[in-house]
Amino acid sequence: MVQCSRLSSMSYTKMVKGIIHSLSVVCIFMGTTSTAFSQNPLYIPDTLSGNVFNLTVQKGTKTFVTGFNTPTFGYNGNILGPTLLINKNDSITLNVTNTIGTSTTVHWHGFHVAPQYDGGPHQIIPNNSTWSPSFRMLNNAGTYWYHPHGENKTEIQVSKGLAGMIIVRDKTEPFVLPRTYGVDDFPLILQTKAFDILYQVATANHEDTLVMVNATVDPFLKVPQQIVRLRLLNGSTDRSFMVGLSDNRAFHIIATDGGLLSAPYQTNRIRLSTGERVEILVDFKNDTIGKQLYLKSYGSELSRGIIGADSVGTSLIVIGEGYHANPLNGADFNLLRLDVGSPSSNPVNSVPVKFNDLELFDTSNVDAYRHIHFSSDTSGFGSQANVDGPFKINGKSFHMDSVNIITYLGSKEIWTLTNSTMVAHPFHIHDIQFNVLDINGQKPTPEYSGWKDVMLVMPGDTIRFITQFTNFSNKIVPYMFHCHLLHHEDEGMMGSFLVLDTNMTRIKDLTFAENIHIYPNPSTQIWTISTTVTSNECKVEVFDAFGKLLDTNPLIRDVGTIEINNSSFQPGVYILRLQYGHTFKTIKLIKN
Ligand SMILES: [Cu+2]
Repeated sequence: MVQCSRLSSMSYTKMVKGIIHSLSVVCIFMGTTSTAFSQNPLYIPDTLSGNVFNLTVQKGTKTFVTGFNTPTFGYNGNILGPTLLINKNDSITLNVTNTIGTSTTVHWHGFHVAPQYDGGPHQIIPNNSTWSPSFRMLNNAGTYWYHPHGENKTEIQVSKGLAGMIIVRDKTEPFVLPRTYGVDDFPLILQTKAFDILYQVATANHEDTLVMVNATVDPFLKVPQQIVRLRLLNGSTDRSFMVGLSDNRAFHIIATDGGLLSAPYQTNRIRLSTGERVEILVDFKNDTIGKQLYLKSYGSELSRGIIGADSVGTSLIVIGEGYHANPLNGADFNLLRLDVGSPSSNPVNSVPVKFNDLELFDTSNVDAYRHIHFSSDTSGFGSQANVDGPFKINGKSFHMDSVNIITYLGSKEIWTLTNSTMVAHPFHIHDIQFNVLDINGQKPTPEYSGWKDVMLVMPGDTIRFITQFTNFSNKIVPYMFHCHLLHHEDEGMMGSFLVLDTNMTRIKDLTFAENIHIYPNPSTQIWTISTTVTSNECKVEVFDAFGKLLDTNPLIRDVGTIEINNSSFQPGVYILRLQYGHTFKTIKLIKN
């Protein structure tokens, strides 16, 4: 029904274009709205648990549409990956072996781990090799996920199937909650995918017309006649969902990205942008066995600017070709049919009234305030860039070999996110969980009052959060912050930050010898090296954190001093190498 009214509202040209582009997918979409087509049992990924997790990134195929074999990627299978069950405080090792014929990385989304184990773009796993990070699980019990994060490769590799859920459990959690995986506690990875006419996975377009949950098209799930926990993850590349139940019943949100809220929050909608997770409790106690209802996305309720809403941009600045031809945009559609069945043994039949109060960050003694601004590059693309990109963060695009922000171990910080584009961007930061302080000056609503690592920033929004960079520092390997619309991320809407241990980087520690001093360090413009050797005898080289020799001109030498102008350098750590005679000295330099 929805797609007919949408098609009839399009111009003839746009309609023809839309049909040519997505003729068969329109038919598929019709299937998702019809009960008769909800015929595939929901795939529930197997679990892995223990202290050692072996993941093989492999090629596969999957039939999304009868008659078409789609080449896919999966972890330990054709598509998606096993759900990792990890206990809080366990020491674990993850052995990730890549066999897909091209490099990948695996990011543990939401984890508080050292940057070298984070799986960002710098932890490349070449084909036919194994990456084995080991760390202690410090996160709260909650729903996390793993997915590729390679430079310019994230969208295609996630789209081809690489994504898996992680459930962190805390044996000390005292609350009565559904915890039996696949019985009353279900992983739901919500995705839409785009295909070309031969049903090869396609990217960088707005034609993600096929809806799937756990890679199952038109799925149904038998739920027991009791309170059930659904772990919702938006694993799509771009699309936000507005999740609700088809009879509009209320449910309880119990957890967001980083774990439990302070109390269950009753509502009948939750908006999920890409990368976000939410755990909900749905009560089926009073439903007759055999009853069917749907988990739906109410896309008609998404605000303008959100990918998935009816419109992005204005009547004059229209988002790229294909967006309005996609019948899912602005439409309400089914995600999953829920069939009520017999209750399990020992069912959970009540929702806790209260969880623990959260130890949120207080706003006293803040060490740094930072501003993250999303803008579009209108220089080459005009105002169309406001909807189609390329988008930038603080005016810059991502570079593998530069660092955008330097912070210090223990630094408590308030970050302000602003967005002057016409697209809502889900901001994600690695390493930490944060607390939203305010959204456009207003206290956040309950679903944004717990631990978060993704926050959708609407056009024109100002969102402030507070966090602290604890436990992990590394003078070379950065963490990432970025837009979690994977196409934007791949296009460079990403930045990096280093967490430095101030105990190791104080100026006095950098003065390695009696006769050499460097000041100021950190510096914003010029490092002055004072030395007792005749400076002309000294060979001076500066390398970036990845060992690349940099051009240090103009380098000014005077008797006993050398000045290095660093005003063209990105903020970050650099290595100064001095050579005189057969003696080498290396010193760490910091550009702020
Ligand atoms: Cu974005």
